[in-house]
Amino acid sequence: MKTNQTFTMIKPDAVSNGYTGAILNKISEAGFRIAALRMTQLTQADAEAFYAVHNERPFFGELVSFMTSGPIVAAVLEKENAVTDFRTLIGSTNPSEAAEGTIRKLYATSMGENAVHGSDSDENAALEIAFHFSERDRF
Ligand code: 3AN
Repeated sequence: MKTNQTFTMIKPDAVSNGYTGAILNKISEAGFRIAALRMTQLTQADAEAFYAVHNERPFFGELVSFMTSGPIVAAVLEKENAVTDFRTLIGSTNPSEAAEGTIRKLYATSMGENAVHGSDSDENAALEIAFHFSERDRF
C-alpha cells in the first residue's frame, strides 16, 4: 500500500461558492502533486457508503444530504506524509477552531459545511481512493 497518497473532496459548499480553483492552488503550493482529479456529484448510495463509519452519528442524515446537494471535486494527492500533512493544511473539523491560513479557516462556513474532506489514515486513504478512482484514472 502506498503511504504517500491521500484522498480529498472539495465539498458542495466550496464548489458552489467558487473556491475550487483557490483550494487546488493552495494544495499545489503546499507541495502536493495531483495524481487524479474529477468533478462529480455523489448519489445518496455513494454518500451513505463513503460515510458509513458515521451512520450512527446524529448528523449522518444532514451529512449525506449536504454531500449529495451539488457537485464535488474528488482528487488523489501525493506527497511524503500525505495524510498527516494534508490534515494540517485543511485544519480542524470545526472551522472556528481551525488554525489561521488553513483551508477550512479560509473557505469553510460551519462544522457540516467545512469545504474539504481529507483522509484520516493511510488505510482509509487507500479505501477512499479505490472508492472514487479506477487505476486508469490515476497518474
Ligand atoms: P473530519 O472531516 O475533520 O475528519 P469527521 O471525520 O469527524 O471530521 O467528520 C466527517 C464529516 O462529518 C465532517 N467533515 C463534517 O462534514 C461532518 N460532521 C462532523 N461533525 C459534525 C457535526 N457535529 N455536525 C454536522 N456535521 C458534522
